Amino acid sequence: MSYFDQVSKVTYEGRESNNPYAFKFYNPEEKIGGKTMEDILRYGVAYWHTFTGDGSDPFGAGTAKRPWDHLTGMDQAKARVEAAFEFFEKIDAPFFCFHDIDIAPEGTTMRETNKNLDEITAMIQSYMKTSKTKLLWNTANNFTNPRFTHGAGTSSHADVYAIAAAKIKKGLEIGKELGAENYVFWGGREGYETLLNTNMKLELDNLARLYHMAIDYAREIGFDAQFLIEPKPKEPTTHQYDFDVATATSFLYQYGLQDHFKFNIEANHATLAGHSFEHELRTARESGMLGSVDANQGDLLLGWDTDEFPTDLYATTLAMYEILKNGGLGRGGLNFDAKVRRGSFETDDLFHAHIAGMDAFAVGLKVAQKMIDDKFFESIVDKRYETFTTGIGEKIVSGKTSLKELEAHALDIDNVDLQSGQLEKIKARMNQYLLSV
Ligand code: XLS
Ligand code: NI
Ligand code: NI
Repeated sequence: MSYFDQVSKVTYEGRESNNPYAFKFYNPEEKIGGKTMEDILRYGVAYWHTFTGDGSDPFGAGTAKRPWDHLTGMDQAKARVEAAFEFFEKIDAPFFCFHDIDIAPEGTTMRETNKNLDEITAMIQSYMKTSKTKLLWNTANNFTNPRFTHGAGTSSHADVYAIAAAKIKKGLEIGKELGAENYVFWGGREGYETLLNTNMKLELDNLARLYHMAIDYAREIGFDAQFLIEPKPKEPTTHQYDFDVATATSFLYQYGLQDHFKFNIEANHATLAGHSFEHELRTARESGMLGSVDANQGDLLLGWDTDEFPTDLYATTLAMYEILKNGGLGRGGLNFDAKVRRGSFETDDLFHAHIAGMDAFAVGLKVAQKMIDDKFFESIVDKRYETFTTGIGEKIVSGKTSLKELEAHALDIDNVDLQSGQLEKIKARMNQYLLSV
């Protein structure tokens, strides 16, 4: 049985190709800075958007036409697995990601849900034996079921907390079974609407307790995946606790969790927080906590997580610049946490969307590598801070001065020789780089 008959394997044909089912820039074998594109970019397909999502929004029912629509329950879940592995093969995806309820329907009890999960996990495992596609990460969906209305790890009800914990336990077991490289914690509904009904201290303490228990259990079962926190400032709650990388970093340090987590940074979450994508990547990189990326883009005219496939070459380039400077993503990857638009309801659109995203990051990678090789921007930075390499500047940086000495230095300054920040020159040069691949 084939689900995507119209497409055979998508391959690289180069920038002149007019074949809509071909990569124009993503050439998995091409080496960039000594490593193949495939090894650097580590693309992942998000199961929830591509196989489970139906295009519904708060104003209307699903629009997507999928070859598994006529099925329900476990039959539909199984068809989705078959379709997923056909899609991974055809789009040449090295990785995929999922939440528990993306792959198997929930039963009326947790026992029944777990039974469904076991059956589908076994099916996925057998497909993985002959597929090159590996599991980048999995996670527990602790936000869709109505019982998570007041949060999961930060719920006001202890039973809900227990259910969330049990789902994480199961998620860790499934991750181990399928050899996941990472395990993700996105804060779902971990946040609040008003402080007047919220015990913030208890909620945050409980969340940290849950993370500690997860670390302990992963160790106990020998699951060595990298744990990732995915910050997001708002949506669904008004105020999400893992607001951005800086906020979540301070949470991790406060609760002694900093050595056990890195970040999964989503482009659209960064912009919702009022940051650029590269700002979040840089903040994580500087503290050695850049783990993985949810590669998508938002619409800056809209105030929610639109999860569009990434096509903005400026953004992918600046992101790849940070990722290369980080020495790559290690066990992480670029997961397309992105969905086709509601109006793009054909299965073909799933291919076009992934091709667009994979090509956009391939361009970003090529341009970023050139920028790094040329050291054009690096020399601007070096020159800009050069007064910190000698004299009083060197003393400041090495911590060998004092307010007294700085005052003595300052009192004799009659003219400061400031230099231009060259913003326009930098932007023009950036455009030259973008047009050079
Ligand atoms: C939602 C998040 C979610 C996580 C995984 O905004 O991006 O999809 O990536 O739970
Ligand atoms: Ni995400
Ligand atoms: Ni998101």
